[in-house]
Amino acid sequence: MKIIEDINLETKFIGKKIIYLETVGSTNTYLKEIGNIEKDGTVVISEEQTKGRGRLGRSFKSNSGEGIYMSILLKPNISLEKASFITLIVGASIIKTFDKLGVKSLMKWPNDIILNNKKIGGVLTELSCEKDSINYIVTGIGINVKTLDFDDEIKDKATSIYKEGYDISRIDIIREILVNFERLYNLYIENDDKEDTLRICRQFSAIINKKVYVTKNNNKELVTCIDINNNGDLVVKDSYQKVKNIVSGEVSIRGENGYI
Ligand code: BT5
Repeated sequence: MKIIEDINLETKFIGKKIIYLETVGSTNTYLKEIGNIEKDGTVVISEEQTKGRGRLGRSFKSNSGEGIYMSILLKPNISLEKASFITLIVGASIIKTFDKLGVKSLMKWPNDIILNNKKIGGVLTELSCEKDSINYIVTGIGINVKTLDFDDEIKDKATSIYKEGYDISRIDIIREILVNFERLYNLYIENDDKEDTLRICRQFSAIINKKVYVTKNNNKELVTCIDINNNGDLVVKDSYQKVKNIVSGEVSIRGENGYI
């Protein structure tokens, strides 16, 4: 393990301390275990994850040296219900980063990053709570950068920066994500200002105006996505033309004819 104090990131607190690992089970699990003693904004980055995790007990393939596997520790003074919006802030920071670096990625609400109709990364936000208050939040980012060969189970739906023909270094992506994240996060925490995040999520949405299957507790429903509302919920129209809001939590979204 190497601890990097201040790598001249242009941030005030995010990434002022970076814990760099060669290998770990999961950067989220690692950071959750030390969340109480580490300071707000601490970042863990690993070259490899042997038990990289996705949402709802799924796994995230994290081959050594091929991607960005990174978690950020946050200690905001916010209520529980406000925490899920942080996933959208992270997603918006990633999309904005890629846009600046010339990569046109999209967001598959609430936590997938898409490039050329395939998944290039994902976000996993987890909370440590006591009663109704938040001790701390760990938000994890996984991005495929150099992977050219994916395992059979994901090869039809996964891609990477290199595979799509871009040559961008991981450190450039990391720096830009952390800078973008700090700005959007501070706007939200300090002023409840969600405008920029929502604008990015809407403008770069992979699913607005598309039909998707929403699965929740084994119930699968085909709906048309209309918008993302000001709370960050997905607004959809069901087959009876009834408009409803989907809260991120325990839902999976799949495209009508494939992954998106
Ligand atoms: C996610 O979950 O996409 C969230 C991924 C978060 C990973 C980061 S890495 C740093 C931090 N530490 C962790 O342990 N996790 C976070 P979800 O939307 O549930 O997607 C999981 C699904 O994506 C899997 O079931 C596979 O189908 C697919 N998948 C797995 N690995 C992938 C990869 N490398 N690239 C693209 N798709 C993948």
